[in-house]
Formats: sequence, C-alpha cells, structure tokens
Amino acid sequence: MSSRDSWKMSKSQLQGLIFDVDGTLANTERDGHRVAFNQAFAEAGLDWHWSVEFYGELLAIAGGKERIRFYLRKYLPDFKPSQDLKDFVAYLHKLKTKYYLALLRSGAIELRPGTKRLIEEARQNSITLAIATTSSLPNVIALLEKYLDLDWFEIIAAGDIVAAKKPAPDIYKYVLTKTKIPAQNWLVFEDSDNGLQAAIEAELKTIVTVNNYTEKQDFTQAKLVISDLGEPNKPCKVIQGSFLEDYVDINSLSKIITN
Ligand code: XBP
Ligand code: MG
Repeated sequence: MSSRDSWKMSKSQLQGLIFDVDGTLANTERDGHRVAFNQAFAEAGLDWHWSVEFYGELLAIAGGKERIRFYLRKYLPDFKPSQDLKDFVAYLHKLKTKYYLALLRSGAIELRPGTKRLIEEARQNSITLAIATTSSLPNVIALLEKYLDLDWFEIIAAGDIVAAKKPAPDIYKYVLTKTKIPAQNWLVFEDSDNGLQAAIEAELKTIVTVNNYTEKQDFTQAKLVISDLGEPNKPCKVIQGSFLEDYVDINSLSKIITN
C-alpha cells in the first residue's frame, strides 16, 4: 500500500473531533470564570475572594456549583446561608454565569492558538465536531457564537446534561450515544487531568494542550501533550510524546489516531 493510500486509510479512521471547552478551546478559567465568581460573591454581599493561586486548587473540582459547595465544605464549614444550601448555591452560580457571559461577550477571552484553524479544516474534510464540557450550556453557546458557529458542532454536551461531571466519563459517553461514530474513530482535545481521565474512561484517544493551571498534572495516558495546537507562524512545544511538526492539522491527527 503506497504511503498516500495508507494516509487515506488512516484519514478515514479519523471521523470525529471532540473538544473540551474551558482551558482547551479558550483559557477561560483565570480571567473568566474566576473573575465572575468573585463578582458574584461581591454582589451577594459576601467577602469571599478566590485568588489566581487559590482558584487553581479549586479547579480540581469540575463544575461551578460543585466548586462552590466544595469551598463551603472545606473552608467555611460553619457558614449558614439564609436559605436552603442547594438554592443558595444555585443563586450564586446564576449570578456568576451572568458575569461570565458579560466577560465573554466583551471579548475579554479569546480562543487558544490553532483551535479555529483546526475546526475549519475539520469541516473542510467532513470530520464531525463535538463538544464535551463541564461548563454550563449558556457559557458554551456564548463562546461558540462569538468565535465559531453553533451549527458546526453535531453534538454539544455541556454541564448538567449528565449527573456525574469530569473526571467521570459520563459527558464523553453521552456524546458517543448521540452519534454512530465508534469511540476508536474520535480524537479528544483536553487541558486537564480530570478531562483526560474522563475521556480515557470512555475509551477515547486524547491530545492534551496544557495551560498554567494544568501544566504540572499527570497526562501519562494522553496520545500527545503539547503547549497548544500551534499555528504555521507560531509552532507548538511538545511536552510528552512524539510530534515533529509545528502545528496540529488534520493530516497529523490522521497519523496520531493510528499510532
Ligand atoms: C471546566 C469546569 C467548569 C468551569 C466553570 O469545564 O470545570 O465547571 O470551571 O463553568 P471543562 P460552570 O474544562 O470541562 O470545559 O460554572 O458553568 O460549571
Ligand atoms: Mg477543561
């Protein structure tokens, strides 16, 4: 089989790309979600403030509502809200989402390098696109509408659509139930150990693009760990695995999926 034929073969193996959102499509956490949480706490009259460093610890808990509950349990165990805890957390999270959406719409948060280029190339090659994120659906819609196009994604799996959030595999398994493409024909892009664990448990091959919050995490089970997806004029850096090119494109992914 010629190399072109083998590339065409491997290309047909690549049928879908699943993107995580926070930390992967865009670096939304430090200057987005974290700032929005603090703005919500201030509006609620609370003197809570999550610093950049402290928020890095809280990110071990996926899900904004789950993160608030974890913070209360661990750091403010004696805090008694004026209403039922579930309602109080939901109220704070609703405030936070209002502020986060305003930050997104202001353009304060941009897509990471290579994400739009790769997504557009996937569309040109009729490769199915999907989203699998712990973030709430309104957040995802706002980001996709601002920089991409909602219609480009066959499946958008977000937030509370599943009961168990990352590192549980539920959100990735949910995507697989909504499509006929088998797990072995997808590649996943993630940024965190929680996200990698979720994808691996759903038997999905995963590429990790790290960020300041996740660069020291364990990504042993990833197919490749890189600084970002790279651009022709801005090469990515390889952190784990073998990748000899400057940026990720459909051709390189078609080889990675067969390795
Ligand atoms: C990251 C998360 C999300 C965001 C906050 O999601 O854990 O919970 O931090 O968003 P992912 P919400 O990396 O899976 O995209 O407050 O809407 O949960
Ligand atoms: Mg993420």
